[in-house]
Amino acid sequence: MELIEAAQMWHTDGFVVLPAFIPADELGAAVRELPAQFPTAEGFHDGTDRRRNRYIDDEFAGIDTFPFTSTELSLLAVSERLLELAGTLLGDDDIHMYAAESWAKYTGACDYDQDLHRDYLNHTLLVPSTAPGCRQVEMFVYLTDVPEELGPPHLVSRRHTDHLPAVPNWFLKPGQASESRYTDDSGSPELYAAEVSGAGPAGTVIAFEPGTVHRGTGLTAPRGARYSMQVCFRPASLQWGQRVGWAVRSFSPEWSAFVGRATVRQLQALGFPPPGHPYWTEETLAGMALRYPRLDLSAWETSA
Ligand SMILES: O=C(O)CCC(=O)C(=O)O
Repeated sequence: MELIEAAQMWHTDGFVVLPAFIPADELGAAVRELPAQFPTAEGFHDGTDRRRNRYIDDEFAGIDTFPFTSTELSLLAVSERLLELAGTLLGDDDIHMYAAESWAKYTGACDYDQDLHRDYLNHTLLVPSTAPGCRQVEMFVYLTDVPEELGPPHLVSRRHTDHLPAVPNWFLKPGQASESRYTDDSGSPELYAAEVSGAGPAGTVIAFEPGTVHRGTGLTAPRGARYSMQVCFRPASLQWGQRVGWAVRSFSPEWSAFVGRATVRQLQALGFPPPGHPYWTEETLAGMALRYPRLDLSAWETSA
């Protein structure tokens, strides 16, 4: 699918599924490093991986946040392909990655089947907007195949949700009750009937908006494991779209390893000023050379 066509679908439906968007050769290096990041399916199910207990009884316990143990995974989060997709969907060249998480799920570890919801309550200080320049995009990136039995997210087109007010935000499956003003406990049969599966092969990317109604689903495949990433982008100037700040994670070996191999464009997506920016002076370049000995500063040097 052409990126322009993807953007049209994203605008119309609030999401677009791009099967195998990242080709196997671009995914390979990160996939080979997955065992350093997470237990393999065998290690988890055979109980031979000592890290396995972390994943039991908490669906979110399998999330690692950027920068990752695997430098290849960190580089993949801001790969050219994902930056280009984000830029096209958001209609902006100056893109900021405001969150990135990698997530391992294992059949039987816990219940991953979620109620339909939107993500915006912890992705923006405000409410979602479709005004040009005011959108944010989240992406699920499959590192391995995610067929229906391995719990792909299900999503509901904006065509079925445009009439919904900003609150409530969670639409409980039938049979549950809640007093929270954020929660709709009517059972929402029309929303559940309209959901579509995001199942796809490794490399599939699902781009969606924080205002898109969706949910995680359960893993049923015997001895199954699902490995994915969730990366989130916004126009650099859109200050209200937030999830984490990178500086608090920047005094870590994982961050330094990432910076040492990242391109100028990748670092710009994390907040580095572009070449030619007044920040780049002889003084700051000398300091940066000390802080990041493996970073090639030439692009910024020529601009200072
Ligand atoms: O990982 C997934 O498939 C979806 C998870 C999700 O929608 C969420 O946690 O908000």
